[in-house]
Amino acid sequence: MDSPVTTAFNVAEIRKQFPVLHQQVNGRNLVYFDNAATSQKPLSVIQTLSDYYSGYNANIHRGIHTLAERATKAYEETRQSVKAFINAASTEEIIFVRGVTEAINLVASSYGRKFLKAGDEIIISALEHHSNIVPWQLLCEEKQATLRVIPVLENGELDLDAYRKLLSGKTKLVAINHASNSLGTINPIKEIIDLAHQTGAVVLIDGAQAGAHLPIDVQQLGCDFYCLSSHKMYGPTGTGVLYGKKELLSTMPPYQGGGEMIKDVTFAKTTYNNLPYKFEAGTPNIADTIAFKSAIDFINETGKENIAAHESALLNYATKKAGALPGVKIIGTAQNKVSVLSFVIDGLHPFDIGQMLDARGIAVRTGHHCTQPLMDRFGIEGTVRASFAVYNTKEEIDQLAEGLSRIISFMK
Ligand code: C6P
Repeated sequence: MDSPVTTAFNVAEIRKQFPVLHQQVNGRNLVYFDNAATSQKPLSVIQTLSDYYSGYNANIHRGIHTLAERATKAYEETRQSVKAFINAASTEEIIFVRGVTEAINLVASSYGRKFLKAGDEIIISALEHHSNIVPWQLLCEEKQATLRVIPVLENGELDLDAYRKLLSGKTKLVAINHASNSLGTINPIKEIIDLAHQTGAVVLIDGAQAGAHLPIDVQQLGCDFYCLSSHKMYGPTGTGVLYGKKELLSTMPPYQGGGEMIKDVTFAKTTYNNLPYKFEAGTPNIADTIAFKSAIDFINETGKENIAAHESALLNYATKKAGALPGVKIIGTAQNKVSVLSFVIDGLHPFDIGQMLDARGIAVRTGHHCTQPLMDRFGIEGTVRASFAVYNTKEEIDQLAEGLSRIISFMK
């Protein structure tokens, strides 16, 4: 029997807040299942962007005029909001960046260049997005350090026994995602962090796929760095967060030089600004960062637990429906997953499936999802990935299942 999808909130009311959902694509009502790539934005976020540009567009932290003060206040309110959202100890630990990619590059460039040396080791996992692989490869190349990789088990979970064996006195940094974008696996990051700390390594958590779905408490986790992208959390593109422990950030050199990150500049010597501004050179993405707060408000008001419960019911329903179709193989069957359903179908290329679903108004992502080594691990070129958000419904999953069923019978 189909499992019921009951939720603590009214999905129809939630959907009204997302104008983009109410359109036809290729003659059908849009079904948006590409939320792991980027989520849609509620009216409150769109309104905040419009309010800023039409009401108080000004540069921040510079002018003393009224608009500049208003913009600065709104920008700093987002920092307060992020601090509370992830339970950081201080706003000095919240650095605004373009997103997770920039956050990881910042740590690799600043922390990595200063503290790593030849012979040191960095541990990542086979589940990582290219953003959490390539910056470490670049660093290892520069420093003659070694990259070690935690293997992934057949069900998409990390091999923690192998992780324990990889850890040693040489390990200087562990960089792992909170949840996998390709398979949905939620990693046991508390355990991973505690084990790394026992060997004296610092830990960076890539929270790209956790921000909108999982509770995050950086003090309870004890992680040294945590990265977020606003656009995967119902917020605008082009802004995100690097959380770092103050004692670490204080020892790190600036990532970029320019305005705002300085205290005093002469040709002989420059002194740097206090945290977090030391890491925020130049005019930042003001509008999008201000609107990021509206996205966090949306998540808080809806309730992260309610969102997680709704998405988990959708994932269970979709897993059963898709898994029952002939030739469908689900890739990633970990016990704990965020709402990502990745699959392949015998004899069909993921790209063709994606195109045929698009012709039915259903948006999924196909391909390697920027996790090529993970696809290699499973001996596949890519998957079809349907990822669910707070506004998705059981009826939309029925449409996906119906579409897949037609594609399978048509191609036979
Ligand atoms: N994953 C996806 O479709 P940016 O692009 O910087 O906001 O996030 C990069 C990133 C890092 N880590 C993980 C786990 C991610 O999922 C992503 C982005 C998108 O899966 C786009 S490739």
